[in-house]
Amino acid sequence: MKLKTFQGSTMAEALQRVKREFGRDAVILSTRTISTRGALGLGGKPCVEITAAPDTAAVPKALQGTSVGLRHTGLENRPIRPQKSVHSSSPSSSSVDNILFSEVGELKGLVQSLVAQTRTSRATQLPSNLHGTYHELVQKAFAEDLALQLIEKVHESLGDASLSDSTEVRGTLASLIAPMLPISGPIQLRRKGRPTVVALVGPTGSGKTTTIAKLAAGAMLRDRTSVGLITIDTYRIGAVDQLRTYAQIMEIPLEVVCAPEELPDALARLGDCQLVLVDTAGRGQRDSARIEDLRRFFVAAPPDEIHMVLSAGCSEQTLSDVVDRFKPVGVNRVLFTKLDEAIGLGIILGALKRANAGLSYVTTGQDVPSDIAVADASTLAQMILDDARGLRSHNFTGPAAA
Ligand SMILES: Nc1nc2c(ncn2[C@@H]2O[C@H](COP(=O)(O)OP(=O)(O)O)[C@@H](O)[C@H]2O)c(=O)[nH]1
Ligand SMILES: [Mg+2]
Repeated sequence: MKLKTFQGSTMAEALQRVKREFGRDAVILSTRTISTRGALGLGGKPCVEITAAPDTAAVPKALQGTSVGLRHTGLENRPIRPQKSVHSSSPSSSSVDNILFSEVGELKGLVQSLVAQTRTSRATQLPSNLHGTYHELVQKAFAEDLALQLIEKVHESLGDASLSDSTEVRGTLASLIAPMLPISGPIQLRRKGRPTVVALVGPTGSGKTTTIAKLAAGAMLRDRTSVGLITIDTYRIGAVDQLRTYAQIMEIPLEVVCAPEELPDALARLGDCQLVLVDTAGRGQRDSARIEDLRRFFVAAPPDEIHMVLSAGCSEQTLSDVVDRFKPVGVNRVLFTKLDEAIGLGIILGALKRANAGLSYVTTGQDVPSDIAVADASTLAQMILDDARGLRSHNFTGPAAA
């Protein structure tokens, strides 16, 4: 093998030596900074060491195009990928791009694996009593970092003695999670003489129409609030019919609005209602044009509250995507549906943080009007730690009068 190492007090000096011995076609495999030993091991100076070969043919296959240096020696021995280097004719910009691209890719992979290693080593440093709880949180769809932070805080606050008491560990966890759940409270009837307008937005199938029926029925039956409905979901055949059926059963007025300029008139016709609930088209979260349409409706007649309806059955990635897409329409509340279908409810924490809005209601099943509850931080913290399916509807308090 014709690999050789060259040293110099600077990179330029080491490169000169490579060039002198191997010529212009030399291939650099790795560089690193080392410390030379002084007399009796004292007073060493930093020195640059380059490993090079005379040309690509001399580079063993196993070293070509790989991150060998990274794998064997860590960050300080970061390799330069095999390439015509030293002073060869200048490479084309696309090959430079490719090299940079793959270098960045390697670094990204390295950083990710370092983060994962750090996390794993933090996790293994946890007292063994808490390992099970940590894995339970990860299974309940908590982000791994968040799960670790929570477990470390439990350890801090309980000390080593009480860690075997699982009730105490759970109670402490719940008390740490509850303050991380921003809660907006129920719909506020804020206007006198004019309806309070509340719109629900979110992707198709997230549960908007069903939730509107639950909210309308709760407001009428519990609080004797007069309710009107508007739907601007005229994209799908059947969407209007679904809401019309609910409106007929509850004997409440329904307005169908096809264009933003029609919205103020529809609201005026419902002027006697205390609460108007607006159902919107189930735009796919990737459909920017339709989301822009939605924004135009709300510019024509701004609602008092816009609740983003998110299904707890979605993955963390989908929820992040949905939140980013719908935020620009002016969302100021989050409403989580399908808690009964979620694999883990830990994702709620991340979604609320990303949406930067409080949670209004949660829904826990398909039954209208029963399967809905005003969100409450400590109940929800318990639900997150429990199996949500065990906790169906509870405590629905309906829209509160201002
Ligand atoms: N399991 C479960 N299903 C729900 C819940 N809320 C709504 N659904 C169902 O989800 C489906 C889509 O609901 P829909 O209200 O039409 O969604 P939209 O497209 O956002 O209006 C329907 O089958 C609903 O019965 C819930 O909390 N739990
Ligand atoms: Mg719908």
